[in-house]
Amino acid sequence: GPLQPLRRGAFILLEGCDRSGKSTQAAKLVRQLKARGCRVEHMRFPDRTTPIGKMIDAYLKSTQELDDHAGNDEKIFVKVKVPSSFTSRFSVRLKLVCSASGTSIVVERYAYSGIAFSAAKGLDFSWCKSSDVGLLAPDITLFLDLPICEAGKRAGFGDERYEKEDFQRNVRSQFLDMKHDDMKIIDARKTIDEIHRELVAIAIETIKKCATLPLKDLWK
Ligand code: 2DT
Repeated sequence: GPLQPLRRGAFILLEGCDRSGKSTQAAKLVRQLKARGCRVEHMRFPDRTTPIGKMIDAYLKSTQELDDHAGNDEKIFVKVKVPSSFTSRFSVRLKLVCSASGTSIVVERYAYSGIAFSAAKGLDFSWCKSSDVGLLAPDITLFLDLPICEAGKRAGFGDERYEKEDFQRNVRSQFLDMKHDDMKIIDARKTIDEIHRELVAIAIETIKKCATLPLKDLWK
């Protein structure tokens, strides 16, 4: 018979401010997609288990060894966010997983977080964006949108460096400025199960739609 077109996996991104439910929803989504027979991997950015990730983790938790750099936050942050090989290596891995094996990936945070948090710190928006041009573009970005005053009430808010309400408000508006056709705003005030059902439906639709479409690059 005729050759089957190569089917690729979808790149499904969960974005949002802190405590918006990304990790909970990503885990449930991955489990549900697997239960339905989809091949799927779960990744997060930053991955706090890699060597660079450990440095980022220490930075985000403001632990002792980085307190020595007080006043030098900007520099550490730029290293966290940017061009180096870090984001691009991550993107290359995503590309390989999606295309080579037809596996879909559910990713927590990506370039939009990098840009939103960097821009909220006062770095130039275009500059923040420029370092991510050409990375693999998500097929769909699900922005879990929670009013910051609600996030502030959730367990653990305030534990990390960026978990301050004014800062998070700024981050949220940076995110919303990047809204585009492949970004869906999800009302994160709903119950865990309501949100889950919404995400499953969108993920399945995206996986079907993207199977035979080429991968895309960010902002090209
Ligand atoms: P979580 O591990 O709780 O998601 O927090 N961040 C993330 C940056 O500052 N730059 C980046 O490029 C990315 C991807 C957002 C991770 C924190 O790290 C911030 C919150």
